[in-house]
Amino acid sequence: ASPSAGASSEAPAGKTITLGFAQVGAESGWRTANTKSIQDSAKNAGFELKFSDAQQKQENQIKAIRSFIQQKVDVIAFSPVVESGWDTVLKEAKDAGIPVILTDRAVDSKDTTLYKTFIGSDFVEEGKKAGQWLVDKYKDASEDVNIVELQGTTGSAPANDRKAGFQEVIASNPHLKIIASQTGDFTRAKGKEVMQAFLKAHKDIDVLYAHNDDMALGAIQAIEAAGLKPGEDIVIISVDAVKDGMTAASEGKINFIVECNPLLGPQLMEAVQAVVDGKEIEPRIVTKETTFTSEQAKEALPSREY
Ligand code: GYE
Repeated sequence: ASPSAGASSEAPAGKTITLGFAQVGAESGWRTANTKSIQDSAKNAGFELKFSDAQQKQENQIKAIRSFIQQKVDVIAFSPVVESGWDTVLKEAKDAGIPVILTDRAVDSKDTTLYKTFIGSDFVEEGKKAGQWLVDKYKDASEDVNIVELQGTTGSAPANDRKAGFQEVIASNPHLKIIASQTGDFTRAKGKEVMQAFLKAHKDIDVLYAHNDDMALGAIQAIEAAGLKPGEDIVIISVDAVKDGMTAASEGKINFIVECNPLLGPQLMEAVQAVVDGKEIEPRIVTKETTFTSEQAKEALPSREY
């Protein structure tokens, strides 16, 4: 390198750090923002990023991780599409002496020495926030409130946890009833398709709880096509707070959004550097998040980064 190049963007010891990152896919607005954050911050940190997109399939992620091991990258980071089934490949990385960092989604491995840290949101907490808003809204209800749920990818940490947290909180009011619950795989297309089926099967839907904005946005299309008003005829709650979701909220089509921050890149690069430097790092790094009503979404929209 020329003397001027790399002054601020190369690893101090002279050797560039190579990071292998196995991404879930490109299923949602959240994921697009997350990928950009990781790519931008790897560049800013001066790391060489080997990036792979698993198209929402665990087998593809396992292949990518094995290829990172073969290429002897310095650190492997990934966002596990589902929670189970990682022990074997994580053990292979450990045996090869390559540290692993989990971002965004967790694994259910009992052996926590298989990874250095998990950086991401508390999805149970997100589900609880969604549930609490509903409990408050219907605190005086004297009749049943019929809820349909669009779950995220089956077996994924955010789908499992957002469901569990929500259920736990709404259990305090027996009028709050989940009458149908199905996966929409975190995508707009599936959200629309499943909502169409819900509307056909149930004439009396009061509330939609979608595990992400994209599924809510797909469902809004189905609701409008059925001649109903999203946000009025059917109350809608979702998670993420990406731009398109916040826009729908500011128009009153989504009533409440729980924020899930996708900008994990800077924290991830810090953790990578610390691991390479042999420093101790916290085993759990939780992202800070808030919530938005329609009114708050309108205010926050102009300054939204993603
Ligand atoms: O909420 C959803 C995405 O794992 C937190 O995955 C992430 C979720 C996010 O597809 O939109």
